Amino acid sequence: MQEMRNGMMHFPPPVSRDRVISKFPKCYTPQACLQIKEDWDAKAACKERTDRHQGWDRLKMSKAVVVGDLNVGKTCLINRFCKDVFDRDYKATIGVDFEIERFELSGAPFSLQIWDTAGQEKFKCIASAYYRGAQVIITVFDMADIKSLEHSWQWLDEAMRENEPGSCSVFLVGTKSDLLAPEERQRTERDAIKIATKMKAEFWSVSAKTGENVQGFFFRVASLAFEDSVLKDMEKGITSTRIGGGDSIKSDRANLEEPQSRAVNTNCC
Ligand SMILES: Nc1nc2c(ncn2[C@@H]2O[C@H](COP(=O)(O)OP(=O)(O)O)[C@@H](O)[C@H]2O)c(=O)[nH]1
Ligand SMILES: [Mg+2]
Repeated sequence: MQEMRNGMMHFPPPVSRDRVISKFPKCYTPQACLQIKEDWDAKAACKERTDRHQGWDRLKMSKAVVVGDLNVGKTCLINRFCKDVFDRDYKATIGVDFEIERFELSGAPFSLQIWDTAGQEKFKCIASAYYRGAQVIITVFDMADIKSLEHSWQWLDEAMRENEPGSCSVFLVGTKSDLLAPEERQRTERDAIKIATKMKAEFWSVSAKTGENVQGFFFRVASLAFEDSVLKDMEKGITSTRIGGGDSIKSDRANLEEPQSRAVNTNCC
Protein backbone atom coordinates (compact mmCIF):
# COMPACT_ATOMS: atom_id res chain seq x y z
CA MET A 1 0.00 0.00 0.00
CA GLN A 2 2.89 2.23 0.66
CA GLU A 3 4.37 3.68 -2.48
CA MET A 4 7.31 5.84 -3.44
CA ARG A 5 6.54 9.06 -5.29
CA ASN A 6 9.14 11.75 -5.87
CA GLY A 7 11.36 9.90 -3.48
CA MET A 8 8.79 10.32 -0.70
CA MET A 9 6.99 7.57 1.15
CA HIS A 10 3.22 7.79 0.81
CA PHE A 11 0.96 6.16 3.34
CA PRO A 12 -2.70 5.37 2.80
CA PRO A 13 -5.15 7.95 4.18
CA PRO A 14 -5.99 7.54 7.85
CA VAL A 15 -8.58 4.94 8.78
CA SER A 16 -11.94 6.55 9.46
CA ARG A 17 -12.54 7.15 13.15
CA ASP A 18 -15.42 4.71 13.34
CA ARG A 19 -13.10 1.90 12.22
CA VAL A 20 -10.55 2.39 14.97
CA ILE A 21 -10.82 -0.45 17.49
CA SER A 22 -8.67 -0.13 20.56
CA LYS A 23 -10.48 -2.46 22.98
CA PHE A 24 -10.84 -6.10 22.05
CA PRO A 25 -14.51 -6.53 21.06
CA LYS A 26 -16.69 -8.86 23.11
CA CYS A 27 -18.52 -11.89 21.78
CA TYR A 28 -22.33 -12.03 21.58
CA THR A 29 -22.65 -14.95 23.97
CA PRO A 30 -19.97 -16.97 25.74
CA GLN A 31 -22.08 -20.07 25.01
CA ALA A 32 -20.97 -20.01 21.36
CA CYS A 33 -17.84 -17.93 20.91
CA LEU A 34 -14.42 -18.37 19.37
CA GLN A 35 -12.45 -16.39 21.97
CA ILE A 36 -13.27 -15.55 25.57
CA LYS A 37 -10.27 -13.38 26.32
CA GLU A 38 -10.57 -9.65 26.81
CA ASP A 39 -7.40 -8.25 25.31
CA TRP A 40 -5.25 -8.62 22.22
CA ASP A 41 -2.94 -11.61 22.45
CA ALA A 42 -0.60 -10.24 19.87
CA LYS A 43 -0.75 -6.67 21.14
CA ALA A 44 2.97 -6.41 21.75
CA ALA A 45 3.84 -7.72 18.30
CA CYS A 46 1.35 -5.43 16.60
CA LYS A 47 2.37 -2.38 18.55
CA GLU A 48 5.99 -2.88 17.74
CA ARG A 49 5.27 -3.33 14.05
CA THR A 50 3.24 -0.16 13.95
CA ASP A 51 5.80 1.84 15.85
CA ARG A 52 8.35 0.88 13.26
CA HIS A 53 5.89 1.45 10.40
CA GLN A 54 6.20 -2.18 9.50
CA GLY A 55 2.48 -2.61 9.36
CA TRP A 56 1.87 -0.18 6.53
CA ASP A 57 4.20 -1.74 4.02
CA ARG A 58 2.83 -5.23 4.58
CA LEU A 59 -0.80 -4.38 5.03
CA LYS A 60 -2.75 -7.28 6.36
CA MET A 61 -5.92 -8.29 4.59
CA SER A 62 -8.32 -11.16 5.22
CA LYS A 63 -11.11 -12.50 3.06
CA ALA A 64 -14.54 -13.03 4.61
CA VAL A 65 -17.24 -14.77 2.59
CA VAL A 66 -20.91 -14.39 3.39
CA VAL A 67 -23.11 -17.41 2.62
CA GLY A 68 -26.67 -18.54 3.28
CA ASP A 69 -30.04 -19.00 1.60
CA LEU A 70 -31.45 -16.40 -0.73
CA ASN A 71 -33.29 -13.58 1.09
CA VAL A 72 -31.93 -14.28 4.55
CA GLY A 73 -30.50 -10.76 4.59
CA LYS A 74 -26.83 -11.14 3.60
CA THR A 75 -26.66 -8.10 1.34
CA CYS A 76 -28.59 -5.93 3.81
CA LEU A 77 -26.22 -6.95 6.61
CA ILE A 78 -23.17 -5.96 4.55
CA ASN A 79 -24.78 -2.72 3.38
CA ARG A 80 -25.74 -1.76 6.91
CA PHE A 81 -22.15 -2.08 8.05
CA CYS A 82 -20.31 -0.76 5.00
CA LYS A 83 -22.71 2.00 3.96
CA ASP A 84 -24.95 2.41 6.99
CA VAL A 85 -28.10 2.01 4.91
CA PHE A 86 -30.95 -0.48 4.92
CA ASP A 87 -32.84 -1.77 1.91
CA ARG A 88 -31.45 0.63 -0.62
CA ASP A 89 -30.79 -0.62 -4.10
CA TYR A 90 -27.06 -1.10 -4.50
CA LYS A 91 -27.40 -3.38 -7.50
CA ALA A 92 -25.31 -0.80 -9.37
CA THR A 93 -22.28 -2.37 -7.76
CA ILE A 94 -22.79 -5.68 -9.55
CA GLY A 95 -19.49 -6.78 -10.95
CA VAL A 96 -17.75 -5.71 -7.77
CA ASP A 97 -17.54 -8.89 -5.76
CA PHE A 98 -16.51 -7.52 -2.41
CA GLU A 99 -16.32 -4.49 -0.17
CA ILE A 100 -13.05 -3.56 1.47
CA GLU A 101 -13.25 -2.18 5.00
CA ARG A 102 -10.12 -0.68 6.50
CA PHE A 103 -9.58 -0.86 10.25
CA GLU A 104 -7.04 0.16 12.80
CA LEU A 105 -6.79 -2.56 15.41
CA SER A 106 -4.77 -2.08 18.54
CA GLY A 107 -2.79 0.52 16.60
CA ALA A 108 -2.15 -1.63 13.52
CA PRO A 109 -3.73 -1.36 10.07
CA PHE A 110 -5.91 -4.17 8.81
CA SER A 111 -8.33 -4.63 5.92
CA LEU A 112 -11.24 -6.98 5.57
CA GLN A 113 -12.60 -8.04 2.20
CA ILE A 114 -16.29 -8.80 2.65
CA TRP A 115 -17.58 -10.93 -0.23
CA ASP A 116 -21.25 -10.93 -1.18
CA THR A 117 -22.92 -13.08 -3.81
CA ALA A 118 -24.83 -11.55 -6.69
CA GLY A 119 -27.79 -13.83 -6.01
CA GLN A 120 -26.24 -17.07 -7.34
CA GLU A 121 -27.29 -18.85 -4.14
CA LYS A 122 -30.76 -19.01 -5.67
CA PHE A 123 -29.40 -21.64 -8.10
CA LYS A 124 -27.01 -23.20 -5.58
CA CYS A 125 -24.17 -22.58 -8.01
CA ILE A 126 -21.72 -20.26 -6.37
CA ALA A 127 -18.36 -20.42 -8.12
CA SER A 128 -15.63 -22.11 -6.12
CA ALA A 129 -13.46 -18.98 -6.49
CA TYR A 130 -15.97 -17.22 -4.25
CA TYR A 131 -15.07 -19.45 -1.30
CA ARG A 132 -11.40 -20.08 -2.05
CA GLY A 133 -8.81 -18.58 0.28
CA ALA A 134 -11.34 -17.37 2.85
CA GLN A 135 -10.10 -16.81 6.37
CA VAL A 136 -13.62 -16.11 7.63
CA ILE A 137 -16.89 -17.85 6.76
CA ILE A 138 -20.04 -15.99 7.76
CA THR A 139 -23.04 -18.31 7.56
CA VAL A 140 -26.22 -16.28 7.67
CA PHE A 141 -29.76 -17.44 8.44
CA ASP A 142 -33.08 -15.66 8.90
CA MET A 143 -34.22 -15.91 12.53
CA ALA A 144 -37.82 -15.84 11.35
CA ASP A 145 -37.26 -18.81 9.00
CA ILE A 146 -36.02 -21.88 10.83
CA LYS A 147 -35.37 -23.78 7.59
CA SER A 148 -32.62 -21.34 6.73
CA LEU A 149 -30.93 -22.27 10.02
CA GLU A 150 -31.03 -25.94 9.05
CA HIS A 151 -29.53 -25.08 5.66
CA SER A 152 -26.54 -23.43 7.35
CA TRP A 153 -24.80 -26.80 7.46
CA GLN A 154 -24.91 -27.14 3.70
CA TRP A 155 -23.50 -23.67 3.19
CA LEU A 156 -20.70 -24.31 5.62
CA ASP A 157 -19.90 -27.66 3.97
CA GLU A 158 -19.76 -26.03 0.58
CA ALA A 159 -17.48 -23.24 1.76
CA MET A 160 -15.22 -25.71 3.55
CA ARG A 161 -14.83 -27.82 0.45
CA GLU A 162 -12.68 -25.03 -0.98
CA ASN A 163 -10.63 -24.39 2.17
CA GLU A 164 -8.21 -26.28 4.38
CA PRO A 165 -9.67 -27.68 7.59
CA GLY A 166 -8.67 -25.42 10.47
CA SER A 167 -7.87 -22.46 8.23
CA CYS A 168 -11.10 -20.50 8.76
CA SER A 169 -13.00 -18.83 11.57
CA VAL A 170 -16.70 -19.59 11.26
CA PHE A 171 -19.56 -17.33 12.34
CA LEU A 172 -23.23 -18.25 12.46
CA VAL A 173 -25.36 -15.12 12.20
CA GLY A 174 -29.10 -14.91 12.74
CA THR A 175 -30.56 -11.85 10.98
CA LYS A 176 -33.87 -9.94 11.24
CA SER A 177 -33.94 -10.12 15.05
CA ASP A 178 -36.36 -7.15 14.86
CA LEU A 179 -39.09 -9.48 13.50
CA LEU A 180 -39.19 -11.76 16.55
CA ALA A 181 -41.07 -11.42 19.82
CA PRO A 182 -38.73 -11.78 22.83
CA GLU A 183 -39.73 -15.40 23.67
CA GLU A 184 -39.48 -16.49 20.06
CA ARG A 185 -36.10 -14.82 19.77
CA GLN A 186 -34.86 -16.63 22.88
CA ARG A 187 -36.04 -19.96 21.53
CA THR A 188 -34.44 -19.43 18.13
CA GLU A 189 -31.20 -18.27 19.70
CA ARG A 190 -31.09 -21.39 21.87
CA ASP A 191 -31.44 -23.60 18.78
CA ALA A 192 -28.84 -21.59 16.89
CA ILE A 193 -26.35 -21.72 19.77
CA LYS A 194 -26.59 -25.54 19.75
CA ILE A 195 -25.83 -25.62 16.04
CA ALA A 196 -23.06 -23.03 16.35
CA THR A 197 -21.39 -25.12 19.04
CA LYS A 198 -21.45 -28.19 16.78
CA MET A 199 -20.09 -26.11 13.90
CA LYS A 200 -17.41 -24.66 16.19
CA ALA A 201 -18.75 -21.30 15.13
CA GLU A 202 -19.38 -18.06 16.97
CA PHE A 203 -23.05 -17.09 17.14
CA TRP A 204 -24.45 -13.59 16.63
CA SER A 205 -27.99 -12.27 16.49
CA VAL A 206 -28.35 -9.07 14.44
CA SER A 207 -30.78 -6.79 12.64
CA ALA A 208 -29.76 -4.90 9.54
CA LYS A 209 -33.01 -2.97 9.80
CA THR A 210 -32.42 -1.51 13.26
CA GLY A 211 -28.63 -1.92 13.12
CA GLU A 212 -28.65 -3.96 16.33
CA ASN A 213 -25.27 -5.70 16.85
CA VAL A 214 -24.15 -5.13 13.25
CA GLN A 215 -21.10 -3.06 14.10
CA GLY A 216 -20.30 -5.25 17.12
CA PHE A 217 -20.39 -8.29 14.88
CA PHE A 218 -18.10 -6.94 12.16
CA PHE A 219 -15.67 -5.48 14.70
CA ARG A 220 -15.45 -8.93 16.21
CA VAL A 221 -14.89 -10.54 12.79
CA ALA A 222 -12.15 -8.04 11.95
CA SER A 223 -10.45 -8.44 15.32
CA LEU A 224 -10.43 -12.23 15.30
CA ALA A 225 -9.29 -12.37 11.66
CA PHE A 226 -6.52 -9.89 12.36
CA GLU A 227 -5.24 -11.75 15.40
CA ASP A 228 -5.40 -15.01 13.56
CA SER A 229 -3.29 -13.66 10.73
CA VAL A 230 -0.73 -12.11 13.09
CA LEU A 231 -0.41 -15.36 15.01
CA LYS A 232 -0.08 -17.36 11.79
CA ASP A 233 2.69 -15.02 10.63
CA MET A 234 4.43 -15.49 13.93
CA GLU A 235 4.18 -19.25 13.58
CA LYS A 236 5.67 -19.03 10.12
CA GLY A 237 8.45 -16.91 11.58
CA ILE A 238 7.62 -13.86 9.49
CA THR A 239 7.83 -11.64 12.54
CA SER A 240 11.50 -12.01 13.24
CA THR A 241 11.58 -9.32 15.91
CA ARG A 242 11.99 -9.80 19.59
CA ILE A 243 9.08 -8.77 21.71
CA GLY A 244 8.92 -6.92 25.01
CA GLY A 245 11.95 -7.01 27.24
CA GLY A 246 13.98 -9.24 24.97
CA ASP A 247 11.64 -12.23 25.15
CA SER A 248 11.87 -14.42 22.12
CA ILE A 249 8.89 -15.17 19.95
CA LYS A 250 8.99 -18.71 21.24
CA SER A 251 8.46 -17.73 24.85
CA ASP A 252 5.91 -15.15 23.81
CA ARG A 253 3.99 -17.84 22.00
CA ALA A 254 4.13 -19.95 25.11
CA ASN A 255 2.42 -17.06 26.91
CA LEU A 256 -0.27 -16.97 24.29
CA GLU A 257 -1.05 -20.55 25.04
CA GLU A 258 -1.90 -19.96 28.69
CA PRO A 259 -5.25 -21.58 29.47
CA GLN A 260 -7.02 -18.36 30.48
CA SER A 261 -6.48 -16.84 27.08
CA ARG A 262 -7.13 -19.92 25.02
CA ALA A 263 -10.05 -19.89 22.64
CA VAL A 264 -13.12 -21.92 23.47
CA ASN A 265 -13.57 -23.04 19.91
CA THR A 266 -10.37 -22.14 18.17
CA ASN A 267 -9.37 -23.49 14.80
CA CYS A 268 -12.86 -24.37 13.94
CA CYS A 269 -13.98 -25.67 10.58
N1 LIG B 1 -37.17 -6.91 9.04
C1 LIG B 1 -35.99 -7.11 8.49
N2 LIG B 1 -35.89 -7.39 7.16
C2 LIG B 1 -34.67 -7.60 6.64
C3 LIG B 1 -33.48 -7.52 7.43
N3 LIG B 1 -32.43 -7.77 6.63
C4 LIG B 1 -32.94 -7.99 5.40
N4 LIG B 1 -34.29 -7.88 5.39
C5 LIG B 1 -35.17 -8.04 4.24
O1 LIG B 1 -34.97 -9.36 3.71
C6 LIG B 1 -35.02 -9.33 2.29
C7 LIG B 1 -33.79 -9.98 1.70
O2 LIG B 1 -32.63 -9.26 2.05
P1 LIG B 1 -31.27 -9.41 1.21
O3 LIG B 1 -30.22 -8.71 1.99
O4 LIG B 1 -31.47 -9.01 -0.18
O5 LIG B 1 -31.06 -10.99 1.28
P2 LIG B 1 -29.91 -11.87 0.58
O6 LIG B 1 -30.57 -12.56 -0.57
O7 LIG B 1 -29.52 -12.87 1.62
O8 LIG B 1 -28.81 -10.97 0.18
C8 LIG B 1 -35.18 -7.86 1.88
O9 LIG B 1 -36.52 -7.65 1.54
C9 LIG B 1 -34.83 -7.08 3.12
O10 LIG B 1 -35.58 -5.90 3.25
C10 LIG B 1 -33.61 -7.21 8.83
O11 LIG B 1 -32.66 -7.12 9.59
N5 LIG B 1 -34.89 -7.02 9.30
MG1 LIG C 1 -27.88 -10.65 -1.71
